[in-house]
Amino acid sequence: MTDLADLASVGRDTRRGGYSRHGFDSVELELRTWFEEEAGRRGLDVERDRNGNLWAWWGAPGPDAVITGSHLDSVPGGGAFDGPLGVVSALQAVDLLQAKGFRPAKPFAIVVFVEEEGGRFGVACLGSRLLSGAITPEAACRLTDADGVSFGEAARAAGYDPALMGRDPVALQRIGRFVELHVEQGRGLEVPVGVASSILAHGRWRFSFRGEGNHAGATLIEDRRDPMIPAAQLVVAARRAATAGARATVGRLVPNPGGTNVIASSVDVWLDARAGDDARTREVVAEITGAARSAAADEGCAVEVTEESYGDTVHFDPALRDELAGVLGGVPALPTGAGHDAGILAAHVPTAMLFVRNPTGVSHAPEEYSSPEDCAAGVVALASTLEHLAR
Ligand code: HGY
Ligand code: MN
Ligand code: MN
Repeated sequence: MTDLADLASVGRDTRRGGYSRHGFDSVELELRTWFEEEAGRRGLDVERDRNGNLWAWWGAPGPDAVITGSHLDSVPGGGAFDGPLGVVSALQAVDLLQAKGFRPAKPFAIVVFVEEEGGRFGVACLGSRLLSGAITPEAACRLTDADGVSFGEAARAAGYDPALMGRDPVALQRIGRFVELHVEQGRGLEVPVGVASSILAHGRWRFSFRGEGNHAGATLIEDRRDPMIPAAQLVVAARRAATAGARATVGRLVPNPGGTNVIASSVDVWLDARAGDDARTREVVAEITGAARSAAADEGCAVEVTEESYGDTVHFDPALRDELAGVLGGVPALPTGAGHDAGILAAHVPTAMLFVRNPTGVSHAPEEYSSPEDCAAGVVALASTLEHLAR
């Protein structure tokens, strides 16, 4: 029987802990092969779309399809559940449905989206953004990883043609309903399974501070133009600006060249900001940007601000949400601060999410957890949902 434990040894990050699995790296490619084999064992036909996503069809592809799935990539040093739980649960749900002799009356597929976390190329939900046209193929293919490899080059090495990437109306229009099962990522769920109501507006901004590289001992404090100073003030400004439910995080800060006895010549800082709506998110980012600009000026540094990605608040289809909550016996609906491919697709097709309880309340870290019992409840809930939608 397929289980999340089957993936336990794939992509372990021995340095950071947890898992590091990124779009089109050797680990993610191994997981894709695993998925294709698992799909084949169930008689599902795997289709590779032109944007790097995998679709395992139970029966012929077609319109008004019922689609479920998630992603196999992780953040750097991430948990075992974020992404793979949705894929493994989909395979297990098909097992339950096949065992009881169910045959979907509608086209039915399990999808695996590429680079959901943006852990390698910086923009989250890259596969679903490309599919839906939320990012152009040119912009996506220009994104580079920490080694300077572009998404286009990585895609080509994995057997995809970057020239064919981009909005895929055929793949998009055949989705009738999309349901993504996911580990809950906060402490919002007190029963094994719930449904999603909304996702916070959120985005990523890069602040590039430029100063003057110099010697840590020989350079007088009053002579310095140290870009680490405004970078540090940005970090504190982010915490101060994130009030009343807004969130602002600096999880990545890269000094160049990065030596203990070297005043950096430049520092790149990535801000992740989220809030209940567009206006509040923009306000938080504007406050942080103002503080960063003023701190840069005080230190004689330049700063360039780039919005790398953005998505407005998502309200999942209320009718589908309530219908599924009812099918599952009146489970609760809850909002989330985490982004998902389901959130990208929600702008185009009726979309829902099932959440599985996470007693640690931790995600994007090795402590992320759902108990075997709750995962099993998630599979049963997903199978009921898919049976209801596909009959
Ligand atoms: O960053 C996010 O919210 C997501 O987990 N991709
Ligand atoms: Mn995630
Ligand atoms: Mn996820």
